Amino acid sequence: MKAFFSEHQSKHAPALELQNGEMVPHAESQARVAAIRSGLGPLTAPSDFGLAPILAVHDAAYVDFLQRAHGDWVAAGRPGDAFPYVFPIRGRRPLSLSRIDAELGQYAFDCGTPVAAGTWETVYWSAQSALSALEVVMDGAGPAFAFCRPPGHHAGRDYMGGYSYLNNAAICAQQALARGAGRVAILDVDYHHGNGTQDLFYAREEVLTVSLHADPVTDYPFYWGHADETGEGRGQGFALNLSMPRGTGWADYQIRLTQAIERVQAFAPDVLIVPFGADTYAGDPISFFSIETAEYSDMAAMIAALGLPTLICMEGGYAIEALGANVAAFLAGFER
Ligand code: SP5
Ligand code: ZN
Repeated sequence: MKAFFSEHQSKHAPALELQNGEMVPHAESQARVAAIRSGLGPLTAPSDFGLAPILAVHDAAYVDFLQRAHGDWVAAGRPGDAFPYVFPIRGRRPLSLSRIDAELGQYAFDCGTPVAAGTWETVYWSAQSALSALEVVMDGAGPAFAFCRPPGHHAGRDYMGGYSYLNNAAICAQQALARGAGRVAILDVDYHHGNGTQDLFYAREEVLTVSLHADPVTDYPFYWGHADETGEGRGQGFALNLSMPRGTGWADYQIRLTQAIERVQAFAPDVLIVPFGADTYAGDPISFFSIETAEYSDMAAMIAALGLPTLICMEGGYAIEALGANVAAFLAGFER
């Protein structure tokens, strides 16, 4: 399967994140690049679609902030990555503040998503990789893999979080509509709920968002992904959240996946986008499902059986030693 990746996507190297009260080495490390690459054949460099498809989904002031945040941080005399530490809780009035700390808190929802020196270039080219892969899919040339890194599914219109800055899958869904698709389905199989994607299309009936994830009662991102979130307005009924308890293995996951696939099938989309996280893997260091490497092929084969033009976007997956094999197994499921 054709896989898109730009060398610029290696630049983002966040040093630390806050986990369980400690600053620890960042899970979304540069080492993921070589690990994922080891599971892939030759990579194709993306075309440059520019900022327009990004701005069709993300807020312009937020995109501007992403481009200058690290520079502003350095100009403020700060060391390391631009890191938020104060947040305007819901209900605070919008203020036009320019201090870097105020801006970081305004645009971030966690302390795991710092802006590092190479972050903008990396997220820009990650989105271009996704758009390039979408083009293959829309041209009817079969499924394609967007080797996105960092991930994107936690990023919303004007916020970053969960190691995500630009929402690659959402940018592609919007681009698919712009290119003539009538309906787009997003089937998110990362361990964590795809909150950014859901938020972006919550009131829209032309984009169905389905997410399979760990129960947000126990797991990040906590505030989204509950079963009673089903969409709003014209989008009512076009968001589906299927959560599972910690410890879930393939036998039980498969039941939820079948439900998800039935919903996608009933929606009859023109294009399917699959945000894929290998953090459902048994050995993932920050997640708690127990899917094994070979089972990723079965998972993918079930999705492939829908017979839809399908774009796969890389999301999470932090077990470096198994990441290449897990990605390879998933992609192989589309080819068997
Ligand atoms: C794209 C993606 O997978 N983002 C995930 C972001 C998760 N960040 C918070 C993880 C909290 C994990 N806490 C459990 C640590 C066990 N040692
Ligand atoms: Zn995840």
